Amino acid sequence: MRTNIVTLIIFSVLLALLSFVTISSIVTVAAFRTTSIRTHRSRAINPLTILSSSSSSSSSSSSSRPDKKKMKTKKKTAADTFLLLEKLDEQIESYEGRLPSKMTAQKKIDENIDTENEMTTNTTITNVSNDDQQHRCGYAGIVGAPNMGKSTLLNSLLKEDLCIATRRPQTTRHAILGVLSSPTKQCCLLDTPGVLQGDGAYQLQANMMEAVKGALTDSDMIVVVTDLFSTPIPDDNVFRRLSETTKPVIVVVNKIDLEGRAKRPDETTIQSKKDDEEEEEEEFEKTYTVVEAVEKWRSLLPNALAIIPLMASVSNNDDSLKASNTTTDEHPGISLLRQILIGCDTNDEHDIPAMVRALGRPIPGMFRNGVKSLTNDDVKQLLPIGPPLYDDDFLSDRSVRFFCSELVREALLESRYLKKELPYCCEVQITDYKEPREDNITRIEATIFVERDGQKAIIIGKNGDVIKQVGIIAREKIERFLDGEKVFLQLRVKINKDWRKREDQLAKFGYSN
Ligand SMILES: Nc1nc2c(ncn2[C@@H]2O[C@H](COP(=O)(O)OP(=O)(O)OP(=O)(O)O)[C@@H](O)[C@H]2O)c(=O)[nH]1
Ligand SMILES: [Mg+2]
Repeated sequence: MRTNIVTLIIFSVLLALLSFVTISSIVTVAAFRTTSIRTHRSRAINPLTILSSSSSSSSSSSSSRPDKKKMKTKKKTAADTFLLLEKLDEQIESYEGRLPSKMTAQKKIDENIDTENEMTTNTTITNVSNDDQQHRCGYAGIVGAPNMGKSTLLNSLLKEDLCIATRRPQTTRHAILGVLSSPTKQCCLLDTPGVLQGDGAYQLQANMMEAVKGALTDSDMIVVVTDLFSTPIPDDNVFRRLSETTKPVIVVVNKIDLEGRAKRPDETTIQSKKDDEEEEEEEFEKTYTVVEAVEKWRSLLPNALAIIPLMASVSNNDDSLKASNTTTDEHPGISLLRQILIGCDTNDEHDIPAMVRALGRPIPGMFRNGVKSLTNDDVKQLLPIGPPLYDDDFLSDRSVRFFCSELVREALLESRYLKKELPYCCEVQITDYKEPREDNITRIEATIFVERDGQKAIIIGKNGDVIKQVGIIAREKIERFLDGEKVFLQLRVKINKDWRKREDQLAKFGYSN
């Protein structure tokens, strides 16, 4: 009897121990799973940011408003986020495309992929060629020399004035994401700073070029933007990467409205230029017609899938420079490019060959040797299979604060009082952003950082005239950006000595290397 009782006790203790071990391991696995979902995907989809964004904007009046209304979708509740995390868990396992750099790096370690032979779209195509039905999602880097119209092109494709664009070269300083979505595809466009020769004179420019190189590495396909004059990519290494890449490349010959307006120099002018000893820069061989430009880029990048002549902006007249918000007056080249990037349907209106025909008479060299047009099949598999990384009405991962600071910088770049180098020594930070209260006014404080006393004096101007003008223009731009919200903008100018040369300051301003 005693033996029986002892056996029973030992048995019960063992049973209890076993259940404890099982339960705790389930809990541990579950906890680990949640953590890994959060850390592993935080950059790609960032559901936690979506959640915290929603709450922070309602709780703190002076906090940064994380996203423009259109930049994000409906507010997420905690339950939604949990469901989203679960859904993402399934999606990430089926994701065959490339992930943003940090995640790619992790994935490469995981899968022991050779760094040189990155997962190219071609590889993906061979793996999935049988499956046309699945959702596709990937990155398209927009690269080119400064001032070619890259940012204008991104805005036109998105039908939103997201990135700033001015007449001055080196307007864009960061890689900026703009998301294009359709029911079957999502294309994460990356606007990039204009490529410079080498790393430029300042550390700032070197960091800007890192942003370009990062976009080239991270993208699944590349859109090279040049202009009617075939302005070349100034950096040989970047050009070599473009000519050797196995990723799909599309070349955009922008500003074709200048055809006929720009005069071809006659022989005498060319000769006198050559004789001019003061002429330092070697003039590149310009093209003056669309046909010449297409031919030239076909010889430069023979493997490019298509060379598309287009106009990213309607006219070269300051305010109308900006991309039009209506589909009706966009150039057919823009519609074609959008369809290539995210097209899904092949009804008459969106059929790729029909859209190519809408561009006008075919130009020799627009397509690869021996190919007459682009087909629907050619563009189907440009992006890798994968779930959307963002909600379908998500526009950018940058905050409203960021875009407001960019608009102040745009006003500085456009100011007729600030000539030559001056706007380039400016960096703008939004130091306070207050949501509208009873008075319906959004209150924004921005600081313009310059490098020296003299620059500060010029930006302020006599009796504050210059800063006042810049402030008026910047405020109007921000009001337009905020869909007509009334804005009170206060500008300050501060000195941050040599900030363009100092890594710590560059990191503070978001130009991390
Ligand atoms: N004529 C004409 N001008 C254009 C066209 N597209 C853009 N532009 C103008 O070209 C200038 C440069 O445009 P951006 O979009 O800032 O050029 P970008 O390549 O982004 O320049 P960076 O950021 O400096 O590299 C602006 O004045 C635009 O309005 C076009 O189709 N035709
Ligand atoms: Mg730009």
